[in-house]
Amino acid sequence: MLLLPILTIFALEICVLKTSNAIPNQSVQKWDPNACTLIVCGPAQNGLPGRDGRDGKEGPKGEKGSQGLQGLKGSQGPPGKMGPAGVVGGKGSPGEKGSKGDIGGRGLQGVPGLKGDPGNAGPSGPKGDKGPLGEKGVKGERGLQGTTGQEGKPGIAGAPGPKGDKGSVGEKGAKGSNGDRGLQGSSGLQGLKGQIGSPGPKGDKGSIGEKGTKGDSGLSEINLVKRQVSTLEGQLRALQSSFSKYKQVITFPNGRIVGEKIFMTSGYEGNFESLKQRCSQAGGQLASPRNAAENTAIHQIVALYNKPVFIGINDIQTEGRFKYLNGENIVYSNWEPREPNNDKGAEDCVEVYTSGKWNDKSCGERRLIVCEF
Ligand SMILES: [Ca+2]
Ligand SMILES: [Ca+2]
Repeated sequence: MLLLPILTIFALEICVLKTSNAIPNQSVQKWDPNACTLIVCGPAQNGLPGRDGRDGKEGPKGEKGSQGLQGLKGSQGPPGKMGPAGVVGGKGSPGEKGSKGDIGGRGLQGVPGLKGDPGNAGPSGPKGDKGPLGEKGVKGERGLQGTTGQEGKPGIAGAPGPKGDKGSVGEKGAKGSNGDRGLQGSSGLQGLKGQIGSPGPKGDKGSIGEKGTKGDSGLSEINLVKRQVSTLEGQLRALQSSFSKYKQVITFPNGRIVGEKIFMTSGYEGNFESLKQRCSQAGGQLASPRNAAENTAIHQIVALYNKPVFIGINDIQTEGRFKYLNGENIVYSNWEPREPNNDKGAEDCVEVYTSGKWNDKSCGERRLIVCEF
């Protein structure tokens, strides 16, 4: 509060000084940055100079002046010092997933990796086709003689042998006791004519008898032949029975009899030519069925051995025309469905399956032998 009166006095003094040295009636206005009141001086009068006023008493306090105009904006001060680093903020929430970027360029080729361990063996492949028949090998040297085998079982009883020679007459035995009287036999043959006796005494003349029938002069010889034929017939029947039994024996178990034919196997296996040759050497030929009964007999042998056989039928000469070994066209067949198919153009021989059906097959294959006799 004391500042305002001081300033006022100071301002009045300035006005006096100005008045003495400057132009009259001139108002002096001046802003004092430290003053808060505007002082206006009036023009000087033509009177005596006033005293300096120092002896004056302090005047009454003036009224509070009105607020001065806003001062000019000061210039920007220098930047302040950098404050201390703030506390590290918490981790923000993850942002939204960005869109997929473009495919980058191919990278440089990497260094080759180390060689891996060998993998496990794969499964076996399918069985390959049967290879062609190899060439016949050189005959081997004769081996060492083996040890004597065990005594075999007694063989099957043979067929009855031929009738032996008549034995010598035995000694006459003692006379037996008389037996019971037998039945009356049929009339015996007329005996031979006896020797002529000595003439008897002449008898009386008899009466003339009736004329007799004509005699049967050769009857005795015919009857003799008949008996001989009858005997031979009996022997023939016995022989036939014996022969039939003999055939059954020799065809057990590897053969079959159909009518006059006998089908037999020896168990040998070989290609068509080999089988054909063996049957021929044995006095027969490769089995050539001409009807269902004969095919059944062969089928039974096939089933017994559970091995297919080649039969004496082929189309080697003309493809598709099957013939017997003698060149005659076949009169019977028992083909499997869709056979013969001449597979790969190389099936000219005929095998009998274990089902009894036929299939054309390559002649080089090995099959069981069955001959017919
Ligand atoms: Ca063929
Ligand atoms: Ca075939």
